[in-house]
Amino acid sequence: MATEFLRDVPVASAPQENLWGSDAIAAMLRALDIPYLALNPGASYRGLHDSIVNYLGNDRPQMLLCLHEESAVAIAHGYARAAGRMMGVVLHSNVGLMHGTMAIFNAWCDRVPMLILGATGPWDAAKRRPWIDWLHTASDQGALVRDYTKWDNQPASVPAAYEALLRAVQIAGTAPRGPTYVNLDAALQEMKIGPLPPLPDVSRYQSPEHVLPNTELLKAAAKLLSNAKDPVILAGRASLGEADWKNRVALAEKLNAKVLTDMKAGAAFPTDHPLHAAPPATFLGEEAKKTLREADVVLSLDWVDTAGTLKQALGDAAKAPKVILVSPDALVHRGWSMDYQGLPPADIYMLCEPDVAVPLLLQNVTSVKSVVVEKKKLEKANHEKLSMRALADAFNAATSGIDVTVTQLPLGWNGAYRHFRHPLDYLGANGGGGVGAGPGLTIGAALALRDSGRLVGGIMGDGDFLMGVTAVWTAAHYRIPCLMVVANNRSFYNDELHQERVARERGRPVENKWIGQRIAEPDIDLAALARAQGAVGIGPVREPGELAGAMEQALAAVRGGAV
Ligand SMILES: Cc1ncc(C[n+]2csc(CCOP(=O)(O)OP(=O)(O)O)c2C)c(N)n1
Ligand SMILES: [Mg+2]
Repeated sequence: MATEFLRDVPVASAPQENLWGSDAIAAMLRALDIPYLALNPGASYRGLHDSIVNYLGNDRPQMLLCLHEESAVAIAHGYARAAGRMMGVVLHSNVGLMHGTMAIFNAWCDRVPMLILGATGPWDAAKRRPWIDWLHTASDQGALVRDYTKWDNQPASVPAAYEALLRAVQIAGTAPRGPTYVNLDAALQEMKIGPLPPLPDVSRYQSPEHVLPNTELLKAAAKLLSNAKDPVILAGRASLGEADWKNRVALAEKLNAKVLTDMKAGAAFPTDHPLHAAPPATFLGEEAKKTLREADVVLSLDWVDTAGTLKQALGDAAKAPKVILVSPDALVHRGWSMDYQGLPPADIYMLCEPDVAVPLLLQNVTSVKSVVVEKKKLEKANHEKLSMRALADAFNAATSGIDVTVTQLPLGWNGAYRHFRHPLDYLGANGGGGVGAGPGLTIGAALALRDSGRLVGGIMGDGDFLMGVTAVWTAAHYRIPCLMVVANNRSFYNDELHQERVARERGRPVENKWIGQRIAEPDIDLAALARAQGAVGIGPVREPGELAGAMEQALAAVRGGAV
């Protein structure tokens, strides 16, 4: 398979003096440096569609056709996580937006920047075509996503659209980051406007610089940490910067602080570092709980659910550690979604991004003692059954010595199975717990890292894969090499476990837990679903002995440019 990234190239269209509303909007998208627009088409934005193809030549931004809006958004989500910058999505009227909502929620909860364009109307009812334009026009369409986007707007003119796009990108890129939605009236897009109205100077509307913590708070936090006997750092959401990563390590070493990381967030600290106290997890394991119980000071660095984490570890323990909370997250806490989690106690609260505070803390804390640096090793195991552990070991063996970005991991994964040593080694869970994101997240990250030399792959459940499976076509068409390993238990197994718990609690037969959960009879040929879309499909792999070969074959295919 060819490895060259594909751009569908339109035949040239002659330059015109008299332009259309959507041409101006397209020009603004280019000025804002939006690289791609993931989309599924729809008449509500046929004006914009034409402008991207025939006015901009389908370049900067380039369209990425997706077979479902949920994958379009998931791809943009994955892209932003790996690129550290946003791309765009276009969602058709109310219906395309409805298809995209779960993925928007995931991106919102993951605090990922994204420019979402939508369309409605014509807002002027006199201009509507019978039936369909009425069906696809909604009053206050942005209300569908307002509770899990940072801002939305429906501009009524080209100058207003310029400003809306500037503001949408600025707000999406301001910490805590998140999706914004600009809804473009079909009539505005299809309006004749004459020559292009001058574009604003984008450089004057950038997202603000990082906010620095208050000096007094910083000094107090540094003092508390310097005097701590058993400080613990909760390394949560972090930047992709290598310097930031090194600062986190240096701070932990200077304080001799134990560090915990989280499967819900991307890699934030080397998991093989001697100070990394317990494998990353979604819920705290025993080692992590013990670490927190022994802590006298906890430094929470934008950790997802500090309150719940402390509660898991300490319960109602009388002796609670002092908490230094470093997070800007409260700036987006609102009423509808409770993804903000419990209200954490804070003895010192810095409402800023952790990666701004960490180097300042590093300068201000006094060194306790140096640590003996002996890296943690993964345990070895023999496999008689095809288990998640066997899969992990085969994946690790096949990728040893290669820079790999793991875009996501399945629920049954144990954080002790693989080490992360770089910010791009692991990108976190899907944010909002919305199943079906796995393929899109993987493809979006692979798009961002296409030229990085890193191998990009996600390990996902069969349920997750099946819900988002048609994203594979987008990767195959545009030649975005990536690996998807499906941990196929032919079930929405996580929920079998729930039914098992309920049955036990109620004294009812546990053996019925599979009903309404198993994806079997007929078994789905997942590899054939990949092949049907132009990807390489390997499997099903049934025996542990077949794993290594399958993994090697898959990696060779991806390195050769395949999906
Ligand atoms: C959109 C959506 N639907 C349903 C759920 C509930 N749910 C949580 S995990 C899960 C099972 C996912 O199955 P799979 O990806 O195969 O993982 P497994 O549990 O089998 O390892 C389901 C259905 C959800 N979180 N999101
Ligand atoms: Mg499953």
